[in-house]
Amino acid sequence: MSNTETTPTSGTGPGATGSRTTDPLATDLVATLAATLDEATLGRHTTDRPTDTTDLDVPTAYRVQRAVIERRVARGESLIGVKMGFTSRAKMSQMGVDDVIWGLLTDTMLIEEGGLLDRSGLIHPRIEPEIAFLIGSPLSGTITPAEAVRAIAGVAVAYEVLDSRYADFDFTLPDVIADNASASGFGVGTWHHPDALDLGNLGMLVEIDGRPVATGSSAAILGNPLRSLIAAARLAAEAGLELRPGWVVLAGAATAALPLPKGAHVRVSAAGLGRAEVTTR
Ligand code: OOG
Ligand code: MG
Repeated sequence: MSNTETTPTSGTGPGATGSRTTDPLATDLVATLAATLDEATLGRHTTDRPTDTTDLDVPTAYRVQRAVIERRVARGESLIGVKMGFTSRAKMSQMGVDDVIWGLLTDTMLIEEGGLLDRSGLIHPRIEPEIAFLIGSPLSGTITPAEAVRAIAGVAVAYEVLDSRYADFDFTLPDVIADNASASGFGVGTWHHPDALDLGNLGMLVEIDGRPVATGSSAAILGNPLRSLIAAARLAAEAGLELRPGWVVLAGAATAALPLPKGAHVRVSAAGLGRAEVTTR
């Protein structure tokens, strides 16, 4: 499918190959690692970290991530957006990494608002509160905050369900990039008009079964989630992609992620944006 194909570019970002000629050994490694990670997701089991046995670098890890998504697209899924990772200190220190990364979102990852999530389909899921953007016009490359704002069709409170394919969520940066930034699922509340509020400091809350379990602020996301959207546009250009109208951009978690238990009702809210809810079984 054309929207997952890239023109390789130089640099270190998601589309970078690291060299102009594609190394056949690396190509083989990319396909093998992608198959292993994809099969771990389908089989609901963990797998070894690639960096334990290979010297996987960041550009090659992004090629693995893309190959994982291409396998999913070949099964009928479609690309519907991107998720930013490690855009907050809370997440960087929880996971022990310190670089902003991205992962790709497909339609089967979207959890219906207020819907049910069958936890038995997952390995060891976690949930985290996020801000989501709905893209209204194409974005790619270096953009100003004003350009970012103009391209937004909506903003919403959201949650992300993470499910690392590595034991104990223990990984290095290339490992987690190859594993599509631990993406598993996400849900989005009601879209709001982007002009309606200043996104720079919205109080955010996670409740499980009515009990507050985490509080934070949208300021935790790079000082303002808008900066995460600007970073997403930059990464899109590096990957030879554009953020397309109708796509969702998850800006990254405002707090550390929480274990997602079975039989739980989770509500994530942000001041002025309402809430997003999911029940697990
Ligand atoms: C990696 C994904 C990080 C975020 O919002 O910072 C992420 C992980 O924590 O396993 O999604
Ligand atoms: Mg996240």
